[in-house]
Amino acid sequence: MQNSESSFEMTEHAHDHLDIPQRAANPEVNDWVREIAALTKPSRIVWCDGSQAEIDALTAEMVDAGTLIKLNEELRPGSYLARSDAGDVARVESRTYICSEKEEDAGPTNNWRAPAEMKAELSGLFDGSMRGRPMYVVPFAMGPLGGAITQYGVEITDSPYVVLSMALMTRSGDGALEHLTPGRDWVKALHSVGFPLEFEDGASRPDVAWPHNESKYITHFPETREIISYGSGYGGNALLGKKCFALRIASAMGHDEGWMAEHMLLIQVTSPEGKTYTLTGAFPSATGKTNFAMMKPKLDGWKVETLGDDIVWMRKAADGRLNAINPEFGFFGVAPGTGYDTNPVAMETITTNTIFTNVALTDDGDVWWEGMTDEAPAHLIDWQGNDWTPESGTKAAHPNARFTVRASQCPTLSPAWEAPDGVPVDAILFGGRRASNVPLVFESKDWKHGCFLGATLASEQTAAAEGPVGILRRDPFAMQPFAGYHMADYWGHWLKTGADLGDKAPRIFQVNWFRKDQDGTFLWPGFGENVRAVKWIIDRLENRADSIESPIGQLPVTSDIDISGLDGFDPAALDEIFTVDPASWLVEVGVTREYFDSIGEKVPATLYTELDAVHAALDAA
Ligand code: GTP
Ligand code: SPV
Ligand code: MN
Repeated sequence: MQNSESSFEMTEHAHDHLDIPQRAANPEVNDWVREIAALTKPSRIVWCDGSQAEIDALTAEMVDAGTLIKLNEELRPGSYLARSDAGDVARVESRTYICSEKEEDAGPTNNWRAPAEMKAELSGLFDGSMRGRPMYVVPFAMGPLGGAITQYGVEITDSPYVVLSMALMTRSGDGALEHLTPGRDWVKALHSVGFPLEFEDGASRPDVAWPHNESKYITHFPETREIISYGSGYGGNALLGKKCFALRIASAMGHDEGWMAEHMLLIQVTSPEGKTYTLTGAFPSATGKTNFAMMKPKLDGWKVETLGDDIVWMRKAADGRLNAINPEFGFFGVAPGTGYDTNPVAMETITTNTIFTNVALTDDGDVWWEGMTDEAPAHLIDWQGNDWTPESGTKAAHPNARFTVRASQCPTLSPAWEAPDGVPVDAILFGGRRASNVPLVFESKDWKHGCFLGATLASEQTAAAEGPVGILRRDPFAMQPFAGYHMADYWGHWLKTGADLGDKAPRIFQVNWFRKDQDGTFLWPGFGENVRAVKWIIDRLENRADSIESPIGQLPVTSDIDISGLDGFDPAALDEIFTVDPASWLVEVGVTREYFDSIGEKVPATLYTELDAVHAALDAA
């Protein structure tokens, strides 16, 4: 065994006169850093303070190493392009594990391994995994520093790309470290790309632009609040504050402690009357959360302000309402499909100080992706570094190419976004990518039925995770890949939360921007026009609009959907958008019953009761 003290000899920190083991006021943090250094054997240890100087230095190192390409300073100031390895472009759900003590607690939707067994295997992989590389220690907060709903963690990583991304996506560095006081709960988040540059026998190899390992493990230990991630440098696999902590570990914490961690956007909408409403929306990966969160409403007098685009934590406040925060500090958004036509606010957000991953490079040193402009440039370097022309027949940007940027750059950011206690939620939206069956917008009958809509959410698979695109998959509450415990218990937690909130609970709606006609064309223009669905939702909250009872929920009176000024939209299409076809819904009900059965005995009886009611109503229709 290597003496752990030796790992600290080459310590560096700009303004650090303390021994490394004392950098944190919490001795547990120091002990853990020491233990991981002893195991992973890095060349040196860097405590990250989160300063701009540190970000600048890391960025310069990455440019030298070829990990980042500096973009044209005139066109895209302070911005960089990273090209990942083609084998490391999305979350790897098949290699993601919930390692609860009991398999039963992970449930049928998660991969499970016994914690001791998984840790034994991982410690073999991490032994020497950082040889020849610096080990970075990144203290971070999820939520505003000192906030009532905020949680803290420390990520140890050997990836400077991860450090930089964490500095954009979380409140990282000294500010968070100050809150990691003795006795406070915190999450251990360990990450290695699994590509050591030196070996025990003295051999060495040069670094590559995007180091990773064929063998990947994204593992979570909900009881001990630990995350261990190996082999990937990409997004949700490596930025451990995001999906690993803020959803998988946090959902388990929320279940134990009576709060909620959700895969949701968070916005405030102000009506022409000047009244403001808070909405959250759970849509599966790459199904429109960022777009909806940054919507430029196409109806006069309406305003949408952004609070979050991916993750929401909610907790009952002193006044009995459900309050929400966005625990993140930035956006890791899908690039393809983002353009001035569809999401101008995102385009304005990413004009400076943005890291782009797996987009195409233009000849003048800017970025491009499918959907940014109608016409592709005549020549590009594609996401894999090859020459590309419109005749190439391949995508210039990877479909899961992303931008990473601080939320503070978003022109529509709500002043309330850092409210320490969060903002009270008026309505919750569930939305999938559904070519058929699901109407544009409708309301649940009550909270229980709303939970049924959440539990039965399904969506066509996108490029945000590995696997074929377009196949309909179950994605309950948009949390299929992110619930850190048994899915049925998670559903039970939702039902319990609603019962506890009583008449102060938010109202629940379902939306679908993706319904298609028989030719496969979208029936609804989407994006900024989605405010028309929001308007109906708010009319419902204000008791201004009636609804029509249908087997699947409360449908709008079609004439209550404001289509004024919607150029080129055939009003007849509204009928198709709101059609509930009993025959195809009966098929869906059958599939849902099989699905509930597959989740097992723990599925709350209430959800079967809701299913039976829908079934009976369809039979009667
Ligand atoms: P994650 O970051 O993976 O969780 O994704 P997200 O839910 O934030 O999805 P995002 O807003 O980035 O949208 C993903 C894709 O859906 C983009 O290509 C968008 O152009 C497309 N999209 C978003 N909103 C709409 C819409 O209203 N209509 C249509 N047709 N497409 C949309
Ligand atoms: C998602 O897949 O839902 C994302 C991207 O938001 S990632 O951070 O990679 O999970
Ligand atoms: Mn997401």
